[in-house]
Amino acid sequence: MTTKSQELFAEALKYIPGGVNSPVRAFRAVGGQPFFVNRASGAHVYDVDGNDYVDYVGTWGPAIMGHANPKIIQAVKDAAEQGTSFGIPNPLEVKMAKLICSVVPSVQKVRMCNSGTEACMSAIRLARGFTKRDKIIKFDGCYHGHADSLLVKAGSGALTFGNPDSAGVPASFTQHTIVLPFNDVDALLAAFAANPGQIAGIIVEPVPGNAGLYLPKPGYLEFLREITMTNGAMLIFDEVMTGFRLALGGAQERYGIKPDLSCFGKIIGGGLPVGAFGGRSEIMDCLAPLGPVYQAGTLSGNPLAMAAGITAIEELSASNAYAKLEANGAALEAGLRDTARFAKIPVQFNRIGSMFCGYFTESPVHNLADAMKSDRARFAKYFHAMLAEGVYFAPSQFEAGFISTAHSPSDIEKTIRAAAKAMKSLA
Ligand code: HOZ
Repeated sequence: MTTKSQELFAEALKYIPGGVNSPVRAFRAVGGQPFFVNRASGAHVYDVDGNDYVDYVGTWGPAIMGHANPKIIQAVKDAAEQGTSFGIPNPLEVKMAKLICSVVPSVQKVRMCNSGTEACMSAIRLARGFTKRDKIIKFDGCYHGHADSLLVKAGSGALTFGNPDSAGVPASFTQHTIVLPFNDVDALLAAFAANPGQIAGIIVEPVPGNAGLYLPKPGYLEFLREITMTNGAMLIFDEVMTGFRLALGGAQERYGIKPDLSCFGKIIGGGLPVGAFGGRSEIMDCLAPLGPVYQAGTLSGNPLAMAAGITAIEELSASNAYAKLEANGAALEAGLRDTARFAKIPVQFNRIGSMFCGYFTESPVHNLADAMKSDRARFAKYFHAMLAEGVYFAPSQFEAGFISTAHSPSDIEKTIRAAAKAMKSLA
């Protein structure tokens, strides 16, 4: 029998390349076809065939308080009644900017945009404009959106589909991008020594979450801060995933490091399409109309997105959200580790707060080369076994899982029961 999801996908394939509006949704890394969702609430998504899944994708990060959070929905409704877009300054932009500056340690001024891609692309331009240098350093497996100069050895969908260097990006556009392994101090020392006075900045996901999830080794982020400062280069934290998730002030609050510039997306829009970048005033003031670095957007500071984002951040700061996220993360980690151990399947489980990833490999995962050792065929089987039990993980080994405050003990128990069964089927 053909399901409604199958019918929709057949139709989608006729009109949308690959049937999806973002590649990693296509299930190609795990086989099969995507399901279509028409409703989501709390920690659950419901597909058009009436199936109910415990969701650990959380719209790829934004749903930190679960889907369809009533306060966010109300804020969006209230804002929509006043008009959906003005293209003229509106009070909500000011409120949002003030809020971000008050909770993110390094941000003195912030500019809103429409996605994480735009935020990272603009932060790079600003770093180059401010330092008057061209070269940037990124790390392999880190994904900073799909702007040309950053689509080099990228993670997420680009890595999932084996094209971390995209076609259509002229080599001359990426000649100033230096790609290094993450967690490797010597590689950075060598890069700065080989390019004296030429490196505008380092862009990094402080906790890389686009090749699965691995953590900075102790002292590594401090070293990034030090080497950039010594060399007059900008340190740019891409906190699109970690911002407002690892702490209200993001990874920079959690690790106590102040980058020069930070990029945000996902949670900052409360589920609406939005991004932002911010940092020290003297750097941010290089942006037009004050300075020579151009950056703009018709929908930037959109009132619906501002209303949703403000409510999300206010709710996170008013509640004990981070303690709950840690408790949920710890419970899930303990249970999933047990299922692997009982089934005698080698799994490296990396987690920080509400972000996690399990790799099917014997050796610890600290960088992309380690992540690539994971048995991806085994991941695909595991993914489908979990889906069959009503648990939705990202359909790629190279994505992080996200836990929300809406995941209940019974959601987590259900996940662990499903995992026990799935692991057995792999043994
Ligand atoms: N780049 C996103 C995850 N790292 C994927 C977004 C999507 O496909 O919706």
